[in-house]
Amino acid sequence: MAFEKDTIAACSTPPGVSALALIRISGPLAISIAETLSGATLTPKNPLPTRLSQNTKTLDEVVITTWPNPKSYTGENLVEITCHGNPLIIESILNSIYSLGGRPARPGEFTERAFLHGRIDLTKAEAVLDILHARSNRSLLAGQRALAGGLSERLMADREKLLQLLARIEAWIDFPDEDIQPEVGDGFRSEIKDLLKSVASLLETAPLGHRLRSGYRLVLAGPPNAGKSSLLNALLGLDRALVSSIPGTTRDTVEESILLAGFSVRLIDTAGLRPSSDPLEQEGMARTRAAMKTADLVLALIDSTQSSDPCAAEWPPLGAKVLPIFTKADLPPKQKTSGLTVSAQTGAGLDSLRSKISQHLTADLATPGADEIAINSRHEDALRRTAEALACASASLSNQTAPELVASDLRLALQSLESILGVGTSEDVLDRLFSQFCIGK
Ligand SMILES: Nc1nc2c(ncn2[C@@H]2O[C@H](COP(=O)(O)OP(=O)(O)OP(=O)(O)O)[C@@H](O)[C@H]2O)c(=O)[nH]1
Ligand SMILES: [Mg+2]
Repeated sequence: MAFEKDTIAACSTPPGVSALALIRISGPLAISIAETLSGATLTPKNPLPTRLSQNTKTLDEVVITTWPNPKSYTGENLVEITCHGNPLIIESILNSIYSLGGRPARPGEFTERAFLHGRIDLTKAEAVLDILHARSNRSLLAGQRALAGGLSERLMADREKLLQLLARIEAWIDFPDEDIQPEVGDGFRSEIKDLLKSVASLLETAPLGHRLRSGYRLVLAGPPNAGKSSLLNALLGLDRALVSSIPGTTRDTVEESILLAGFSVRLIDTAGLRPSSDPLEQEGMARTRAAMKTADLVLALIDSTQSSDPCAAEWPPLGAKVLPIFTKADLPPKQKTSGLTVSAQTGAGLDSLRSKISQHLTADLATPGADEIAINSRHEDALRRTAEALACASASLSNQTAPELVASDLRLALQSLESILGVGTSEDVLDRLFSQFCIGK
């Protein structure tokens, strides 16, 4: 395959000036290219301080580490060059590598090669991506557990059980009997039930996975002057959004993240909602409503110094994802307040608000265990197909259908389960996954 012939190279550290940068070369020419540029003989895993030059032009003083195949990150010969973090130096080293037979790596191509060479399965490749993008300690931990094999091991154990079951059904097919007898069917069915239970418990982790990867969208909405921007600033602990006594100060959504209960929470301040003929304000309010629709939770801000809430009609259509908050608790109220009251000015009620948000954030999540697994939407999709095929197999057994049909359902379940690990995964899916990586990873 082409991927085995090409030698790829890229800078694995972010663009810009830094103390050091790391350039990776992977493929059959990796070691010879690095030896040509350094004039040194490279020994495995032994970092070598040396000078790179080409055609008498010095490129940089560097340190080279060599990882021969198959026990490198990519499973191929891999060379890592640590050079000075100047973009001019990085570019000239990369150009020299390209002139000696390397080519620029595509995003995620090093990890893709690790997968194609069997160094990691697809769940671990995805875990690398999760680790790179984790925005909270909890999502980082989930990524690290997946990379250590948490999900793979669970799936491999289910796969093994499914394979054994399939083997026994196939052995049954070799008997002359047309149908599976009820007592044998019962045995098979109870094994399928156990498998379904295991798949269901993995599926339960989908909301957690979604929250860890996508964060939590918390929208602050309400009429102008309710104190939305003031509350955003108070929760952030910094003066992020413009605050004024003139109603209609915020025209566009203002977003910033905080950490709550180990999750990254995206706070979204919005334009106040009121009748208006100003096209700019109308556009701002359209954005507010769009943000409310996609929010995980909407804080409905009600100004306690006003006699009523002019936005009262906005909240019911949003259902259970609305949390009413009475603002300006430091001033005498002009309406009956209940539930959460806060003052952005004095900070009163902010702790209660934070803990209430945390409760909402974790309400629909399974209790975390020591081996917490958090599947992503690709896993979820495949597991649903696995569960469907298992349920069909179980129903076929109940109806004493021909064992060939049961076997075919089980094979389908196996296929879906294996696709999570990357067995038989289509090129489309792989392309989509690896294109989410950065270049050099
Ligand atoms: N006393 C007191 N005043 C507050 C409090 N929160 C906000 N205010 C005042 O209320 C006014 C409006 O505050 P903002 O935070 O700009 O209100 P907003 O909801 O973002 O308003 P728009 O952006 O116009 O929709 C400002 O004069 C704030 O100083 C509070 O907790 N206590
Ligand atoms: Mg505002």
